[in-house]
Amino acid sequence: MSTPVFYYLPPSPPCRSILLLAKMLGLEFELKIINIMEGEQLKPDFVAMNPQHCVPTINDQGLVLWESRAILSYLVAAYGKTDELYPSDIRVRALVDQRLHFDLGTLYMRLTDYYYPTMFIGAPLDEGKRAKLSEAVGWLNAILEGREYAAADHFTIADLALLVTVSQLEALDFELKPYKHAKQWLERCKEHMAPYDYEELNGSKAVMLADMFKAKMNQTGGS
Ligand SMILES: N[C@@H](CCC(=O)N[C@@H](CS)C(=O)NCC(=O)O)C(=O)O
Repeated sequence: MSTPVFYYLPPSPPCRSILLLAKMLGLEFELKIINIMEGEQLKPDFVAMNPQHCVPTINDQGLVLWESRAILSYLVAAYGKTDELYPSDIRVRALVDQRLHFDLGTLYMRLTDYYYPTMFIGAPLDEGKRAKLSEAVGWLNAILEGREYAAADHFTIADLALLVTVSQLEALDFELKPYKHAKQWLERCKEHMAPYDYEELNGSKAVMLADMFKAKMNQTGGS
């Protein structure tokens, strides 16, 4: 059986969650870097495979998949020795899916809405967008009240996706102190992931991306 091909860029947040999961599963990829900063995702071969031309993308023996959270679910189902990371109990799975959709459509989306226009095109920060982001972090904090992990009584792919988002916020100096449950959960998840090259695969890359944002802020005078 051939190994899945993984098209990615190391600092890209959705790529980081896949790399961490692969480490947890002991899964090898054939790694192919797509440098989106150089426009490599727009090359005809890549667009023919993924018309949305985004990373992460996997090709597992002809099954081409993008959207990182869909990739996470697939990889656990296909390569996990157990269903622990994506429980098959439908009530637990429903919560995992809800958290994944919340991350995709609300939390991570609001992070990118607020930070990315400054990071990539030097646009001024928008306080309205910051308020929307704070609101979403508040919702996460409420979800995590009284829980050790986001969706189950143990670590799942919901924690993995949210961990990438929240650690990115922390690296961007978003003040997490007021969100006590989220902050405690973040430290718990970092500890859980430490044996899986967390620093190398996620922590250091979150800082790398945050440094791009900070450099842009310095260039534009922090407006
Ligand atoms: N929701 C997608 C987001 C994918 C995405 O936006 N990827 C960015 C890099 S972080 C990308 O490939 N951008 C280049 C492009 O869209 O052309 C996921 O979670 O996989």
